[in-house]
Amino acid sequence: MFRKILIANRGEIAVRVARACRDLGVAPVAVFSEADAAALHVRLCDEAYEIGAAPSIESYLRIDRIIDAAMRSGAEAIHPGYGFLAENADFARAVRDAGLIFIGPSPEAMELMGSKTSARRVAIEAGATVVPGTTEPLKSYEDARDTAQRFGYPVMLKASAGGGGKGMRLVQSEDELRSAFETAQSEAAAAFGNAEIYLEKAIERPRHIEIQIFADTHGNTLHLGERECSIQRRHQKVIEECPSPINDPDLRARMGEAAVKIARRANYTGAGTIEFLVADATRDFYFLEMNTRLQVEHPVTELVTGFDLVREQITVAAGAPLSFAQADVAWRGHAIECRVYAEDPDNNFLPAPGKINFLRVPAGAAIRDDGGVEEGAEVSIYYDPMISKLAAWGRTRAEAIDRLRRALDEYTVGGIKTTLPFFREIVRDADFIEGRLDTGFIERFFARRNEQHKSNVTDIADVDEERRRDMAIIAAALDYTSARQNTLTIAATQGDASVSSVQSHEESRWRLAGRAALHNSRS
Ligand code: MV4
Repeated sequence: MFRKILIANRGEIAVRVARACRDLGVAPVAVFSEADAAALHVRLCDEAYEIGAAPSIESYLRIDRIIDAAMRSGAEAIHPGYGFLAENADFARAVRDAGLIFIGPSPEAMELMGSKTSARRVAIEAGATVVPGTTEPLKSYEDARDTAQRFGYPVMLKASAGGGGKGMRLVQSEDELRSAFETAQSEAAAAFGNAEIYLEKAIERPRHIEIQIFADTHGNTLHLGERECSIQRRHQKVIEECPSPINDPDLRARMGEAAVKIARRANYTGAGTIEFLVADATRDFYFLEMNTRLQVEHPVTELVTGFDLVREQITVAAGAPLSFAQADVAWRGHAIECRVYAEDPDNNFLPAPGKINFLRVPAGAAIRDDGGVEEGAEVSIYYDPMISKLAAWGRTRAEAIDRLRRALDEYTVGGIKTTLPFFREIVRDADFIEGRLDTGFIERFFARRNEQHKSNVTDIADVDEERRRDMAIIAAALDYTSARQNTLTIAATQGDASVSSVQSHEESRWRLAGRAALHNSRS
């Protein structure tokens, strides 16, 4: 086993990896940017190396500085987490060339599955069904036109180097094709430095279901079942769960087998995810792409299977065989995860950086919070504003939702806006509770919400005097309570012992607020 592992990441995933290192008796080594000197991941490691300025291009993406820090620390291996350099084959190769072990697949497997067109060829060779479309880049607009005609509209144009929806275009008819082809090409060139575009037939309102696979260096490749990831916003997953509400053992076995065959064909080692689109009506599934990393949503698989995927990544990278066989994998109960972001759900999910001045993280039966911040931490503008992943497990999906609802209500983050209020609504939504999930869920959810909001709004002029007075009193009481809570929080964080003296002061403010509100409702 390794003695030291350098974690080439930040935030909750760096914390997650540091914890797995501790469980194994391995010393975790942190790297950090100027913005992260006081970050939780730095505090939880034994050593930490500064690698540059706050922008990730000058720190967390600097291959040279990360490898230099690893050499100086005497680490034997590097865990890349997700994002940043996790799927960068040049990084995996540089780690290998430095005589270190990259905790992940080989650079060759990463390259093979990183290109969407070559991944599609691998999947076809493995006998899997891919979304109908091309396995070679489109040569010209004319090529695109003829190909689209052959498969039939609607079609999707996608960047070969893309993934996660970047550089993707839905095209309904030939009228739209030329401009879509040109913008997709230039977007791909700008985003990935590679203008290659290919074409797929569009699957309408698909579910997004992915299979977790794992392979060791002893020829064992197995799967850990599916995750349902259909609830997405602008190609960012919002809620993930295991199993899928449409799961049945037969579908899981067939998708799992297809995923294992693809991973074998790619000579894959370590943890990986095979994404499929599933047609809701027929449950036909189509290979979409492979992610050659540990994924954000891995905890739901861990909660339901009981395995520690990061621990397994480390032991497999150290040359050990997988600690379990396919026959040992069983799925018990149901887990659901929410990605809690420092974003304003009332303002188009605009990032909401700032200082977290109060933090109460929920706990209790079968609740898991993978957090990356502490009270007092600054959510920076430089990085992804995800602050934690809150997951709940239950024997049934309904029980998991009950616990998630309670945990979301308990979760308190002061000082910044978060997506918690948005999740509190989703876990009370009938479609969500019924498991009616497809990739159009969020859009329909917002449409329903706007309709409801409209019918809830009443013109104040239509309300009689007595009700107006009641409303004014309720508003004043709410205002008083929230003002008082803020005062108490500030007093508590400042170690102020004079909280009770605040109280009498507040009472008169309450009366003032009540009079003011009543006055306003009359005028
Ligand atoms: C598709 C598709 C329909 N047909 N491909 C979006 C993210 C990227 N990984 C692939 N995506 C899609 N590819 C074909 N041929 C629909 C989507 C898609 C989607 C997929 C999963 C979750 C949410 C989505 C939202 C819009 C579109």
